[in-house]
Amino acid sequence: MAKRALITGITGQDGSYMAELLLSKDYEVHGIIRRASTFNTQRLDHVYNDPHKPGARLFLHFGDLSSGEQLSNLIYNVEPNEIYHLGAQSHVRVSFDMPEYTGDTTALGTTRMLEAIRRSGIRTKFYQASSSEMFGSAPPPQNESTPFHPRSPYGAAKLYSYWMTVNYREGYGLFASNGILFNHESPRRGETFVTRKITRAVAHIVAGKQQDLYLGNLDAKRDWGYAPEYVEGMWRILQQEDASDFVLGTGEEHSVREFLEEAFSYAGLDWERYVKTDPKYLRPTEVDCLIADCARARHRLAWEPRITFTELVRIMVDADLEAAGLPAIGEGNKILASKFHSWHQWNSSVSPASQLVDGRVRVME
Ligand code: NAP
Ligand code: F7E
Repeated sequence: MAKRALITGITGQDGSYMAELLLSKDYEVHGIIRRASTFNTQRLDHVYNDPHKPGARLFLHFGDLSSGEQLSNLIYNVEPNEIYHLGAQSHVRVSFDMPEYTGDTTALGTTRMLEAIRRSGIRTKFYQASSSEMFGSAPPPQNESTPFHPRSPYGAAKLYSYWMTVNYREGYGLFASNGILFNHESPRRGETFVTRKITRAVAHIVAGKQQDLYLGNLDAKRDWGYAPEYVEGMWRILQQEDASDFVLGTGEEHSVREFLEEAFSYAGLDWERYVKTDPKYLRPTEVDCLIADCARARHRLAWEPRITFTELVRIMVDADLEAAGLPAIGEGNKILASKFHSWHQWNSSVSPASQLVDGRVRVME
């Protein structure tokens, strides 16, 4: 019988790739989406079919991490074999402006999920989307044994969720695992995260629609990988015999400045002509340097990222050029064809026209 999975955060970058991956593995996939006055399912439209039609395997349900009751109902009714808890207020800068809200969704949302599982009595595997932000100021490279020192309300909320996941594993015997993931990006990355903000600006500058790009700290260093590979890692974490925690990252570090250089020069531009500083993008406390040591994932999960930093930048710039109605430069497309001819659609998934036609996502009542 086909496995059933439940995904929170299915409308996000990782959730949409996870839905594609699981559908390609013949899972029945259920996703929780928030009620909004307009549809917010662009990243999923291409894999969605009317649930009334035979063969439909993706089902969407309204729910919110701020309320436990619907989460309980869903877990009880869907009886998933695997739960990927990817929903969160995931923006670090925003978490300084909305610390209480971030705590409610990113921290307590996890407790609501874990409690719903425990009370339902359903045997399921639970994946918690933990983050390298939990390491904060801990010196790199960071692995599963590195002591945590979060530097943002988001990092602190994720750390709470991390420990609740461990606690429910140890206290109640739940199969509950943390993936401690370093930054992972793609053409589907939200537009206000720094990588996508840069690649989108490159495309808009080439298209003549934008002149300046305002950024904050250019010295921060991150370990940036390609999101679809990380989603595959999450799946592998839940296929283990025993629940456990894993770091996933590339082991390479690059500064925001290097990302700028790489993205602008790929499009034949000099970034220094366009980039300006706006202090509003600075954070009260910054995470200076994150570099993954993912030896454990390499050995235990046989997980190894294939897309390099330069390739990631090219993939994203190509996608944003196309999204802006321009031809891609082409290197990014070639890289994906040669290295990642796999289950996911590399593009931002939906052409602008297809967002408007029928076949829009409909939600199960
Ligand atoms: P994302 O694109 O920001 O997606 C977040 C998802 O959570 C969206 O589907 C969002 O729904 C949903 N969500 C937010 N608040 C919610 C609420 N109150 N109730 C229900 N759903 C809610 O994030 P991502 O990059 O895919 O990341 C996935 C997960 O991994 C997140 O938990 C993130 O914190 C964590 N993580 C990400 C990275 C990374 O580099 N991407 C690294 C480590 C950990 P809407 O579409 O309605 O907003
Ligand atoms: O910032 C600097 C900023 O917002 C990266 C989330 O997915 O990864 C992500 O969190 C760096 C920071 O990602 C701008 O100060 C400069 O040093 O793209 P970001 P993040 O904060 O690392 C972790 C692993 C997660 O778990 C999170 O969910 O870039 N930076 N100028 C800027 N950042 C933004 N957003 N905007 C700027 O204008």
